[in-house]
Amino acid sequence: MKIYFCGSIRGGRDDACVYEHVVKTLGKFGKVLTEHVGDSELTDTGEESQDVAIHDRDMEWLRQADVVVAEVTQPSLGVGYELGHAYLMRKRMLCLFRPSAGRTLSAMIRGAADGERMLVMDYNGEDDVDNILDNFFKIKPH
Ligand code: 6IA
Repeated sequence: MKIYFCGSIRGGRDDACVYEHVVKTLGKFGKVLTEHVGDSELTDTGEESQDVAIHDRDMEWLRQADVVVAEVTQPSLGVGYELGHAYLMRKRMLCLFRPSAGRTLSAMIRGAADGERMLVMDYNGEDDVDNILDNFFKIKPH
């Protein structure tokens, strides 16, 4: 099982510790192609000259992925872009959103959820995330 995890990088690293937890938990279910997103040492600054290589590598990983899991509380253009592509590639997708952060999720993400192939789940803490992930990986796609 190849898992593509999305989380904000240049959109802001406020939730880096949450991503780290999600990536660690995802490791129980398969190979996380984008482990670096959960690296709490990764900052939001970097060489723009590498951007084409980053984009092309990530798009290739996205094509290879069996499922896409995204933490969408911190708005990120890159995560939105990845989710749009994953949606059109008809990937199975799970978006995790934490309402206690005081934000409202984009209608283009919540509104795309169909309760089957694309899920948006609100969560409250790490235990909640773990239960949501357990259930997500238990359900076999049609
Ligand atoms: O717009 P954002 O940077 O917040 O987009 C974050 C999303 O795009 C993540 O889910 C990643 O999969 C992808 N992404 C963006 N930047 C990178 C990156 N390094 N490496 C891998 N994936 C990325 C950027 C350089 C870094 C040192 C700032």
